[in-house]
Amino acid sequence: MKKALITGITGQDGSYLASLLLKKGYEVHGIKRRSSLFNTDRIDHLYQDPHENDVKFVLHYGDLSDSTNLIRIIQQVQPDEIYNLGAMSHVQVSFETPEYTANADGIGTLRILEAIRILGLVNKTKIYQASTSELYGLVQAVPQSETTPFYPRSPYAVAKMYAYWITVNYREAYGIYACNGILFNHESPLRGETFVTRKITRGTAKIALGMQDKLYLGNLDARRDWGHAKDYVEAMWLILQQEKPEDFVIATGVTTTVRDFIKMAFGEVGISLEFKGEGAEERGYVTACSKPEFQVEIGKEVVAVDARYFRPTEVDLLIGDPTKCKEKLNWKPKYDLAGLVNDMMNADVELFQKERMLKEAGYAVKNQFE
Ligand code: NDP
Ligand code: GDR
Repeated sequence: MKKALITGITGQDGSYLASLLLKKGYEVHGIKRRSSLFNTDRIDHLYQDPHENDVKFVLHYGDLSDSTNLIRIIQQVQPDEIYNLGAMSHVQVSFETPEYTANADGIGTLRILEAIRILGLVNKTKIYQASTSELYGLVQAVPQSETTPFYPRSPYAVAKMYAYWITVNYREAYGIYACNGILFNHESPLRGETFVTRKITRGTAKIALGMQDKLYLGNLDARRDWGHAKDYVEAMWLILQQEKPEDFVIATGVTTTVRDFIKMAFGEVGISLEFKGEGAEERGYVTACSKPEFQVEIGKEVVAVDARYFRPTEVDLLIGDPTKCKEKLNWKPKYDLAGLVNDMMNADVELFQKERMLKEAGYAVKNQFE
């Protein structure tokens, strides 16, 4: 039985990947950070009581900023595969916490690679590094492929650039089976609430259910190549099953503006929008509602731009070239953008319908901390 170790197991991708590897018969180990409240919502359905026999899912406390901790866990687990997904992954927040981001996202990768060398696991353990389309940053060429030059535009992307190259270097210098997956944006109902797609699907669901007035967003002109996280974790696994270690772009090849994503999300609840104004003055208004269960006043302003969400340096256009991953990995995504938006909207509408029903029935949970 193969053993995998996942850093960032409590995140969006960690959850889907753990579930995939368990289905494939792996023993899955994950590193979670200590927090003052439970932070395992996304993996609670996978939890196995450590007191039972034959446990296939094991969590370890740890942090990418702590070398001794990483060495100890890797020594104990002796993994066949490590998926380094742990990171401070929010681009805008990285402008507020650049040093921490460099430590966790950049040096954290070095710590994992060094642990493999120190423990003599160079010929045993394969490593997947969660690289990112943010490396392309300021557009040099489109579509972006494995050979497109990088031009990072945030402390996050600069830290990830270090991680990218140190992974390549350890592969070339020591023969470690270490690969970069250069993944373009991928989303899902498990996406963190402050990334733009989830912020939109949550906001749209609440507006359609009469629980929120307006959605405040930043740059609506940014274009992203969005796929579904469930498809992308399959690609991560495939990257480590090749004969030779190589780096791969994982993308759909289709790009969409934030504005069009908003229109698609509102479209799922039968609401049509019209946008007026430019830049920080742009607003979105309701022009029609076709589903009786989701009625919002025609003409109502439901989307507004708030300049506080603009970034000091923006990545305007991402569109990936999936040729290599389709040819060499035979990677076949199941979701297109419409399927992704549909999945996210169904999940968020259900979530807030339940919340509203509880409230209406008098069961609204009072904030336990008040
Ligand atoms: P999330 O933000 O959902 O998850 C990040 C995970 O990393 C969480 O489990 C988090 O723990 C953990 N983490 C954060 N800091 C540390 C640390 N110092 N030590 C150990 N663990 C830490 O990200 P995603 O699942 O979306 O992304 C997974 C990886 O892929 C990240 O590295 C991201 O940068 C990269 N990536 C993501 C893309 C995307 O579109 N989703 C595209 C390309 C790359 P906690 O839950 O405690 O916060
Ligand atoms: P990104 O994702 O920066 O591409 O990084 P995010 O969803 O945060 O932003 C995408 C684009 O939307 C614009 N935008 C907003 N973004 C947020 N978060 N909130 C807003 O209100 C808003 N309004 C407009 C942004 O300016 C940007 O252009 C994600 C992360 O998962 C990274 O870890 C990963 O490496 C990359 O995707 C690929």
